[in-house]
Amino acid sequence: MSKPTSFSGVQPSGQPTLGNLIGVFQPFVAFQDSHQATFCIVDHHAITSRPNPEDLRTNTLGIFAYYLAMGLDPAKCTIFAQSHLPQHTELAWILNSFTQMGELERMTQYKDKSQRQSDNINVGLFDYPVLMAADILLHQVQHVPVGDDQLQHVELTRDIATRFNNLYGPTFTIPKAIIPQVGARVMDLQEPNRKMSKSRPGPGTILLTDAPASAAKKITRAVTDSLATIAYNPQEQPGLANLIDIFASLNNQTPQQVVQQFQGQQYGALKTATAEAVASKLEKLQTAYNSYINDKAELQNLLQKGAEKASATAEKTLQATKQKVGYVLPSSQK
Ligand code: AQP
Repeated sequence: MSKPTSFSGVQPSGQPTLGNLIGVFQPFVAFQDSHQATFCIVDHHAITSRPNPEDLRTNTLGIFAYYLAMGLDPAKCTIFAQSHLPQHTELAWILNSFTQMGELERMTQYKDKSQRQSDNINVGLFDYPVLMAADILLHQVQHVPVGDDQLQHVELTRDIATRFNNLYGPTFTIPKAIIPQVGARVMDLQEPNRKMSKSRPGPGTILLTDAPASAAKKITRAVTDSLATIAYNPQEQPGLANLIDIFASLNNQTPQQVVQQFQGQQYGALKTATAEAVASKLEKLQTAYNSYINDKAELQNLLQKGAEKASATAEKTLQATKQKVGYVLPSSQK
């Protein structure tokens, strides 16, 4: 029986964080075995904040090197850069006409980012979820592994695909979001009510480039509470629940197992153990990352091969979509 298909992406919008590692990089490794998996570096998405061009180039190859360092193997899965396949933006344009303004206005990420970059609320920021829908639908996938902040965008993708299929007949596979059971939203260590985010790093953010000792320090300084009881209660003890999630995810345990392990102990014991787990993970990851990042020519070569691998399905979906909408196709593509 053939494996199910999956697609997911990470924006090269800064240095990836421990949130990216736990929410997606780690789960991706399992997906390359259980799925016909496609992973993307979504560089078009990253330009909505108008990054410095050199930073965008560096971060794009950086995300790719992290994929490899985590254990993704281009022989087992497909990895490419979004801008290498023009079909993504072409399909996004078509899907724009099947998406309502009101739907995009309701997107939490748009509302949040509009506040954060109030001097630059550009159309790309508004239209981001339609491009994300195109990214997913182009590859005809069943599953989309994401952190839970992306659930709303995948839901919109399903709505757009269903609307199109109802109008023109079956065209797109309806995808389903898959979020990790533990660590679907790693929170900032100093502000445990907000997501740890690479575009808004601060003292409570662990970057994957942090020296292991300094990352460990950030964990031991994490904000918790004064209840002094080890329990998994994300509403009332968000800082503690975040540490439990981080420890659980890095040790392949459930939060309940972690609570049991540290029952009756002080928060310091959990912090020390979590700090050690994070430092050890970063140390290994950084060694692997350094072995990939310096060979830029090889990274670019692998990205090009990945785009070639991904292009057949992308082109087939795009042509089928254009045909259904009524475009006159060039005779070579009929
Ligand atoms: N803190 C997190 N916990 C769990 N999963 C996370 N993800 C991001 N942060 C966490 C998941 O990682 C995937 C790629 O994320 P992204 O590149 O789209 O977003 P980001 O890392 O959060 O980057 P930005 O640029 O900083 O975006 P905002 O400003 O929205 O936070 C996604 O599947 C995401 O869920």
